[in-house]
Amino acid sequence: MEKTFVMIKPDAVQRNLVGEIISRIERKGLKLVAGKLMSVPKSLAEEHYVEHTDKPFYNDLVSFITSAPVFAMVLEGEDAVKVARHIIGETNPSEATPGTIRGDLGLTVGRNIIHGSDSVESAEKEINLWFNEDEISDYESPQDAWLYE
Ligand code: DAT
Ligand code: MG
Repeated sequence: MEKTFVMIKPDAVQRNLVGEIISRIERKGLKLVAGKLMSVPKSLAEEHYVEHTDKPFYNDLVSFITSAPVFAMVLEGEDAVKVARHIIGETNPSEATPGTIRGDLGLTVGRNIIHGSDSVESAEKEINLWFNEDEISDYESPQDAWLYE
């Protein structure tokens, strides 16, 4: 089963949206297999956003993500990477479709609520970057039989 990395950003944690967001993920059927509230060391933030090093918003992005705790998660399910990106919505909340997390809960690109891995390869990289193997659970859920054929 595919895994993806999702992180609720400082703005959403401060706005008490953690429960709302996890609830949407649970209702969709993605399985929470790891999760932790944590302050992000600068080195981790820089590594996580390494592909954006040359962008004009890079410094602000690193400052933002290290400014207050985040809630980091690993989710599992069929096509988990694509499904998580769909329910998260477009990068800029002002353009994100209503019904998505960013479309319903955010307003601006610099405070866009949540991160989700953009490919299976980056998911693997990000899961290894943010979690130790022993923090990820492997378990059966009774609803699996009603989510999958
Ligand atoms: P996503 O988070 O949808 O994968 P991304 O990887 O292109 O988007 O960018 C990473 C984050 O950087 C994004 O969540 C918010 C910020 N960002 C992206 N484009 C931006 C811009 N034009 N101005 C300010 N921040 C931006
Ligand atoms: Mg991205």
